[in-house]
Amino acid sequence: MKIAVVGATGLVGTKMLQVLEERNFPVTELVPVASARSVGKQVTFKGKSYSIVSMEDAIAARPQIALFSAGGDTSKEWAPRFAEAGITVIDNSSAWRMDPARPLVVPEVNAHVLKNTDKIIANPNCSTIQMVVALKPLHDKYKINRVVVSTYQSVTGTGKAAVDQLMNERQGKEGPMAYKYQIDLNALPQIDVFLDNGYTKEEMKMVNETKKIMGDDNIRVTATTVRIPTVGGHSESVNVEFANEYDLGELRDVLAQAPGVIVQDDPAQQLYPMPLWAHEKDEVFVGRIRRDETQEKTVNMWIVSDNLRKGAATNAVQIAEYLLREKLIEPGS
Ligand code: 2RA
Repeated sequence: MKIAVVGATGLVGTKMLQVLEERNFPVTELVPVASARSVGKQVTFKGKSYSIVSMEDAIAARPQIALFSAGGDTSKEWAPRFAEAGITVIDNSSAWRMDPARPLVVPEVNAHVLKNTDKIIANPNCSTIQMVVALKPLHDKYKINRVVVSTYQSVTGTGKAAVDQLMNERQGKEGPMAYKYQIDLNALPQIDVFLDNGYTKEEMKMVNETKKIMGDDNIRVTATTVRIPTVGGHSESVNVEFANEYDLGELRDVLAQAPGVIVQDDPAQQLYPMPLWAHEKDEVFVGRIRRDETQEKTVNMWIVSDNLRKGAATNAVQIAEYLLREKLIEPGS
């Protein structure tokens, strides 16, 4: 397949190239796209060098799939133009996620919603993806009423500028600020902008996207999202109230057997998920699984995943793999 990666030089774009290569996705030709100042620069993919091209040239190259990670404004403008040219766009921005006409997909949860007529497919927000991978099997078994989540998110979710800010601060160097405040030795209870209801956009993404992906508007979600000085992945403290009673051992087994989930939970050995271990892995790690002793039918968990991989690049590539496997897209067509 001919594949375009739009935003090929960013943190997520670079990871998309890495994941496509690692998973041996059948790429016959790569079409890397980036901003005007990067056009003509080279990227290496499977040992071969490719020149970065403009959006217009990428459309003219007629790839079958375009993986977009270039921000919401670029996606709003360009995804429809790629789609009109018959190219299937898998978009990592928030531009199309809540559009009722566009599927919002985490393959382990709702790949079944995909059709061969979908030309713009939305990749969900990173912190939402890792949570729903763990929640779906529990919802199927015990029916979730309410979720209370607090996140501890990696600076890689913001992009290169934030990683640079953290590293500069750590080395005592001056440099541009990606955040309003110092991030090293700090925690910022703000991810993205504040909305009129006092929540941040990131928090409302977790609320709204969870319902859409799980296909259930009755699941109530409330979120507090926090940026911390880590790079390996996002962590989440998640409190889940079910409609039905559960057995803790059985719940662990349900999670252990769920696709894409690894249970890492042995307090006696001080074993629990951490960004340090989730880094460069594709799975969602769940630990600290314990009863909420203040409320019936309620469990507490700690969920960690690499936000650039399962939270972005890997999920997008898994969608492409599903389209191909289910013949929703024809190779070379
Ligand atoms: C963040 N959710 O971590 C964003 C990235 N998509 O800031």
